[in-house]
Amino acid sequence: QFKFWGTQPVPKFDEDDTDLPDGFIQDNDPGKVRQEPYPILDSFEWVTMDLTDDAQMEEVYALLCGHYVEDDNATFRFNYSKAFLNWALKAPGWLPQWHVGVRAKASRKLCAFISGIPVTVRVKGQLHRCPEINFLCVHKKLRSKRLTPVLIKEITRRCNLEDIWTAVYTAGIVIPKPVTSCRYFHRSIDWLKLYEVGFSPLPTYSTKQRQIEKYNLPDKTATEGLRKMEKKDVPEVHNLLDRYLKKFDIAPVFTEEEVEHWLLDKEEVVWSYVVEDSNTHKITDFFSFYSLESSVIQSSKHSVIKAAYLFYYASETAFEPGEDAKKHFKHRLNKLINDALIIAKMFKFDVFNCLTLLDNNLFIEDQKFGAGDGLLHYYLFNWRTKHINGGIKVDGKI
Ligand code: YNC
Ligand code: MG
Repeated sequence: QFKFWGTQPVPKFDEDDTDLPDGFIQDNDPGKVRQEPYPILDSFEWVTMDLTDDAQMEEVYALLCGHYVEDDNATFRFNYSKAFLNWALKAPGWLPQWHVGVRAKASRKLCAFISGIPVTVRVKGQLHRCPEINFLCVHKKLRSKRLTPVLIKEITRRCNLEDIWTAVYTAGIVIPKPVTSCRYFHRSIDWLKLYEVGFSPLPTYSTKQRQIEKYNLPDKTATEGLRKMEKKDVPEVHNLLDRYLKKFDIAPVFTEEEVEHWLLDKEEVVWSYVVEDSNTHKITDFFSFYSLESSVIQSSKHSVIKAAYLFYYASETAFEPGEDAKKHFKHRLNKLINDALIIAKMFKFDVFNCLTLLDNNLFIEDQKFGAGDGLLHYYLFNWRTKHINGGIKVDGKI
């Protein structure tokens, strides 16, 4: 069990870390970093993908499109668009050498990929400027050959060369040892389509017509002052988000440049809306979601599911004297998320997804999200800290 992960600076499942202070798991010595790439299977070679070159971006896209994450029943597979990958892999400060590929020597075909982008994440009081590792993918024909440990060691080496010793990453699988875990929740927009592709079941107590009606949404948004986020909103949104994220034990910390990159509307990639107060012209709230389609692996009727994923949001509207602050916030958030659902419907999304993080537990039930099968586990490399409870439990599940 965990032949590879057992050798890495990550916490062990059975280890009692409750009395240990936060800190590195392993000592870091820049002088000991291996200078040459790790050896790899004979007929393969390392490449640094140049993602400013559209042809190479196309190769990464094609690898992920055919071989990236599927659900447990192999019915759906994430289909990240090229526009999405451009956004996600070229965040401010990105380094070409953290876009690591493996090619077959003979055919030049791209067979595996792993990436890192620089992020700042706060874990309790401690800031880490470190990579977020993502898009690890091995071609289906090369599975179970222990290529993954080599990819991970190689990207670790390339981070260590930058004097970086920690990393963050998420995965659907459990390896040693999640710092926190979330469950996926799904809110049907086009229930019938989701039913037809086998994503949503028809409950025995219900009928198709009743299900369709249950998920019906108004045609117009309800929040006064809601509009698309514009470039001029970046400083205010940055401030609002920064204040909001402070209440969580683990959260990213963004610069203004990063807020612009991650949140400013990008066609077919990310949607962001702000609420501007009509008197003060201050931004009081914002929300955002991104688009990630899934290929439907076997269905005669539909080939893709268009899914919107809730991204960041924040809300700071004033409440009346004597009004319960928590209730006020819950009510406001429900209104905002309902508007997000309405907008997602206008843009023809089939489903709206979120995780059990931030304050999502305040709207998951009221907005008719249903629990999915999938979990997302959050990991820190070479950093010990006590497990973080999301504090979010819906029906006793994480
Ligand atoms: C995974 N997702 O446990 P043990 S998420 C980490 N993350 O090692 P082989 C994983 N490790 O148990 P295969 C992993 N999946 O023996 C498997 N492993 O210790 C471990 N799927 O290697 C596994 N993308 O090559 C085992 O496995 C060892 O051929 C086995 O390939 C696995 O991006 C995979 O789900 C996932 O493409 C590449 O199945 C393949 O099965 C595949 O024999 C579909 O590997 C796509 C998919 C994963 C999405 C993601 C985050 C990755 C994080 C990696 C860890 C980063 C650490 C920090 C590095 C920087 C440090 C600094 C500074
Ligand atoms: Mg392998």
